[in-house]
Amino acid sequence: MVVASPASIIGSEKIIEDIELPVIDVSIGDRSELSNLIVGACEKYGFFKVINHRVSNEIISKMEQESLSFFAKPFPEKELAGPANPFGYGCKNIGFNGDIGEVEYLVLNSHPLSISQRSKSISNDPNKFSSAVSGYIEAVREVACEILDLMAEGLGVPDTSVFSRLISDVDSDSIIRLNHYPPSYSTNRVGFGEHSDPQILTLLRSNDVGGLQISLNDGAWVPVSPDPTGFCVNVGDVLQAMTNGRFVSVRHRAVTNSYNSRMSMAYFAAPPLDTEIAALPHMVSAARPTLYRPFTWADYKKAAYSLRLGDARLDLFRKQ
Ligand code: GA4
Repeated sequence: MVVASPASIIGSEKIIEDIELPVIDVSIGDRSELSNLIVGACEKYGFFKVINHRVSNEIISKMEQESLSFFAKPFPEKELAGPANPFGYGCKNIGFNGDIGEVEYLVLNSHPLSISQRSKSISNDPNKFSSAVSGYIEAVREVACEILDLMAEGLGVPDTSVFSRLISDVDSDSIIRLNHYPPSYSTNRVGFGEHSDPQILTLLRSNDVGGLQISLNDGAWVPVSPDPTGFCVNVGDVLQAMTNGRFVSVRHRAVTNSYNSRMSMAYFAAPPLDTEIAALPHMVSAARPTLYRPFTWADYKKAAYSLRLGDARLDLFRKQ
């Protein structure tokens, strides 16, 4: 799958253009083949693309239209939906500790009630906005649950809904983030700096403009080619902890494209706040002792927001 890689160096960084990242067709009937492909991708990269999923074009384009209309508004109007603390509209500032990027965004809690309350400051037609967002979240959550079940099956975990149950819980702390990266007219400016996602799993859909890059273990960056019909799937920190380090929470970033604006919609699937996160018993053995001490999702979020975007926050929970 990985082909020879003439690497180009940009600044001091190695960019590897021609690694073929895993693309997984989730419509194939053979569940065990599918689950093995997913587990392999999560162990190697913590990343894969999903094609032939069951989220309809209609659901995606309604969501995309709402995002486009919001970002097309004049800045003072968008500001009415801010600041992002942590939900709402934000521009350039990311988190609370000085991280900055060439990006504007909208972060929303995934609960339908919370979306409908927020939508009043976001859209001139709040009902239309909230039904597009809630419809999108519902559809993407289903895909995420299916992928998580396949992961559990591929790992041989006896309780195959051990991951998906957390994100389908009514109190799940999942969020949605709409990102707009305006054209930069210069190459390789940081849109969203290097980081891993704190949650369980991320499903990201973008328009046809590239910019996403994932990091390999040796620090080299691999650009991800855009595919508006598919989803990029990232393993998050919580899944790394629950699999006792077998799955990698992939570090990634977004760079701006010189001439075209990029828009992405990311669904971050998270457990309820009081969920205790620990390695699954099946993932621990004498040869593979527990890497992290147990924590609640609320503890982990608190740690994440107290640190910088690129900090290796899972290290705080590493056993000595
Ligand atoms: C990264 C993943 C999601 O975009 C996000 C981000 C959040 C934010 O932008 O407010 C964080 C970042 C993300 C991780 C560390 C903290 C929190 C910014 C930041 C510096 C919405 C999330 O859940 O964590």
